Amino acid sequence: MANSLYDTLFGRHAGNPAPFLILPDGSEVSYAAFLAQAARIAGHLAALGLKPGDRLAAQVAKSPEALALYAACVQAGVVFLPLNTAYTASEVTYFVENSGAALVVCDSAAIDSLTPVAAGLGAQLATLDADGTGSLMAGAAGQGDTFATADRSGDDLAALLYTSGTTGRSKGAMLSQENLLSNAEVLVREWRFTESDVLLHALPIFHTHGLFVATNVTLATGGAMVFLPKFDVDTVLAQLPRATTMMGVPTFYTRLLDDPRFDAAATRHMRLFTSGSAPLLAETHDRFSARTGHAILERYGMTETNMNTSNPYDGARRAGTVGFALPGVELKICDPATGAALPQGEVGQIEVRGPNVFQGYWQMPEKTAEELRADGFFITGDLGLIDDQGYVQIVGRGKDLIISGGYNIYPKEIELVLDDQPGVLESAVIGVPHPDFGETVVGVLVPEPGMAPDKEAIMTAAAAALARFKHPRKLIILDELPRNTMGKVQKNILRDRFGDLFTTQ
Ligand code: MCA
Ligand code: AMP
Repeated sequence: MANSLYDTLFGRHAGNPAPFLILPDGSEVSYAAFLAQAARIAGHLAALGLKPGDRLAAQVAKSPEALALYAACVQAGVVFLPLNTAYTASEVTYFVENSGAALVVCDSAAIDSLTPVAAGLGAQLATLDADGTGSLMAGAAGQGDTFATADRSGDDLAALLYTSGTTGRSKGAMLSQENLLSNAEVLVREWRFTESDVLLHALPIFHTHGLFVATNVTLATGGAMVFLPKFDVDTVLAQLPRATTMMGVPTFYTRLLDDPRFDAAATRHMRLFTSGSAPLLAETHDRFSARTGHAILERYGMTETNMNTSNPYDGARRAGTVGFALPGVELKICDPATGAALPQGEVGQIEVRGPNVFQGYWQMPEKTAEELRADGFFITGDLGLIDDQGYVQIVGRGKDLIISGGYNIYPKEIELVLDDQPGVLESAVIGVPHPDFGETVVGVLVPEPGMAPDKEAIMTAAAAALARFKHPRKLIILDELPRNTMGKVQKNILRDRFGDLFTTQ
């Protein structure tokens, strides 16, 4: 029997009394206690009838129990499908339906809205609240502290992570055991993680960054995490003395730099700060170095590929670059039209291949074929170049994507909602620079002839349909959208025109 993801990340810590999670109040969850809890949850999942390969959708607050649910899924061979806690019931409905999830685990506050959803789709429903209580844990309490780990191969799916798309329809990225394990192992080596490390964990655990990059690297070494429910400057400053490393999105670092308490003395004991999920401005990198003496290590990844590149641990961590392809990962810059590799220094589409690259989109073979080439290269949709020192620079995006505070937002999804509103003829959603979130969402509306769309009513409708982080922070009404001769909306013109809405004082 084998389950290398479970055995390597979790199983080998069985009975280990060393701390795995350090909570804000200073209390600790040992590896042994964490694994026993995961085994009880796995036992409960099996008792509910879940079998290896079944999908479990979880929309739950960050807690030790929520992380144990991830471990339980790996142990039981159940495919883990974590969902952003900000998603509305209608967004969750799509994920449950598309994935065919056998069990939905949600906060008890969502029980009324999700009961009909689960019932309609034939899924079971269980609750897990932020304080670690709920029907999931009540069921788990009756189970034993050990569980017969399900047999899984490296190609078997470990997780299904949904990423939005340019058509407005989210796609489930199928991540295998080997995808996750290979990436964790390479990052441990590249970033020199050891069991002495204590990682300050303030990221959400429903995305690759917080769930896999941070957590799996810690698990792979037997280190510990200061496990915070969310990013909050005061809490991070208070907890930093316990940590040796921290992973963040750029917004974490700009918020810390805005606080004068964050200085060289506060970070002297730290070994490593990493950044990713969104571009780190060179200016932020330089301010951080000047203030603390630490060079943030920037890396580049995607839900579909885990981590692709990293600045070096030893050697220059260059601002404005994402470093080199990780060992085992091939990266090339290609002509977007032909797919042919371009010479060094030229800007093109970034393509990657390696054990980190996902298995395709869940039940969407056509979408998979559009982005994953037959030879295994994945077309990232990011535009970049390799500079004369071999560092990869991301210079833009071929895909219509906004990244706000590290969350991806596909304009099409918002445009579909705006287009449906009374008095709106058409819309264009753009990302504009934002001092806190990096980018933020602006909706441009064209009224139907003689109509005056009600912006407030439109925002109310958007709130019912879309997670808060996707809401336009401003709606603008124009007589018409700029278009090129082919009739395509020229979003670059809109971005130029409205680009300083949030950055001018
Ligand atoms: C919260 N809000 C946001 C965002 N987060 N709006 C836009 N963009 C966001 N990212 C909403 C809140 O609901 C709130 O709404 C208002 O904005 C202000 O909230 P605030 O208190 O400032 O936000 P926060 O709770 O402090 O959260 C900001 C955050 C958080 C800490 C930056 O968004 C975060 O943890 N981001 C990390 C995302 C991440 O892990 N990405 C990794 C993706 P209201 O106005 O109603 O109060 S994985 C990935 O991309 C790849 C694989 C990779 O390379 O890692
Ligand atoms: P996601 O689909 O949430 O996994 O987001 C992946 C996208 O985030 C990538 O395709 C990039 O556009 C962006 N991204 C991740 N890391 C970086 C980075 N260090 N610099 C610039 N963009 C990044």
